[in-house]
Amino acid sequence: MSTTEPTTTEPINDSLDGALLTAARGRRSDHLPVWFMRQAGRSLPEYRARRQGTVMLQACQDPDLVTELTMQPVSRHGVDAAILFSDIVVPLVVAGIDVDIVPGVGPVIEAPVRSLEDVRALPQLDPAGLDFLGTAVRRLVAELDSTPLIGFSGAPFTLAAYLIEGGPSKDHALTKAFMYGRPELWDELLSALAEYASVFLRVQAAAGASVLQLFDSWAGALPAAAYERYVLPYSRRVFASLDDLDVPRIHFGVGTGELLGLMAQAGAEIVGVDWRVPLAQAVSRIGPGHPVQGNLDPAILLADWDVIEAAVREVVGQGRDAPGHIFNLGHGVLPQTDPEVLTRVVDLVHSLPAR
Ligand code: 1CP
Repeated sequence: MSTTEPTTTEPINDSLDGALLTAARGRRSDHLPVWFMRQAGRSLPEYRARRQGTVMLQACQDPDLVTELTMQPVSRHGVDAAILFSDIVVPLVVAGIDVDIVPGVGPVIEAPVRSLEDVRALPQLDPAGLDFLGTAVRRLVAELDSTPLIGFSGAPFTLAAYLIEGGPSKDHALTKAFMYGRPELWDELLSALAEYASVFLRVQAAAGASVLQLFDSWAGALPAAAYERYVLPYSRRVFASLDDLDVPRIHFGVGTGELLGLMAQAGAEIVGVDWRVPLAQAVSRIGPGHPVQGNLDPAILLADWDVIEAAVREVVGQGRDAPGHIFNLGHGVLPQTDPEVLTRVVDLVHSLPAR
């Protein structure tokens, strides 16, 4: 898709199933689409039951399990999109990098990438190793019928942050030191990771994913000037590699209030907004022509229903300033969230006027 400008010649698809793609293409329909980042796993008892005895990275490479886990929140909540059950480190694993996802911690890299030799030794990501991914996506697309499947990848910066730090980090100090201190090596590393993300996303689109989201979860760790110089060119490269596909793209990061205008220039039509910025303000920072996704604070879902309802209505009201709005949280579902509250939020969003 090359433009998000609304056109008057195409009919507006008002069916609920079409609502997400309509919003993604920068148009308003009668229904406001809603899904939740990290909607699979975490808060669902059926997820915990199904995952018993299978480690995370094995689960991600098992097409039957991926299909089932991806479907669980769709069947339960009636959300307007499925997001593939996977993880941002899966391409690293498939490329042959020694990564583990440690329960309660997150991704841990056995041998962090910190030297010239480490960067040069990074393997290529061979799409032939991603057969399981294509299989899972094709099965899901058949099972989902008209509900769109969102494919995703980690963005080069966020992947680099894990590779360099060796695991989750609060300040990303090693990553920033590498970036500021060794810009030429940084370019090699981010170029390799942009290629991983492109390959991973293309396989999902080729198998039928109808939207792609690039998660630059930790980009908010950077000031705007550093983001523009050291990160934006590589995310732009990822999106540009997908320009020939007619697949709407979402670009999301956490704590990116100061970066929204730049992130909107990376090539994605839709900009995901975290919960720190009022959505109407985010829309004006992003600039015209971009649908938005977001941005209810996930912690609000732990409050009483009247508080949640008011907050949902506020986000929906503020989203009216954008050409299209996909309702979502401002980051992932918190594990302690009551799944019944998520279903209630879906019903509420669907009951509100979308125009
Ligand atoms: O809806 C879903 O939960 C489905 C799929 C999904 C997605 C979209 C998972 C499963 N991970 C992700 C993306 C992901 N993974 C991101 C980007 C989104 C975000 O910002 O939340 C990031 C940063 C990760 C890395 C990651 N993987 C973390 C975060 C650690 C940190 O640095 O703070 C964690 C805890 C994981 C493990 C993981 N990924 C997914 C699940 C269900 C789990 C838990 C592990 C398990 O159940 O064993």
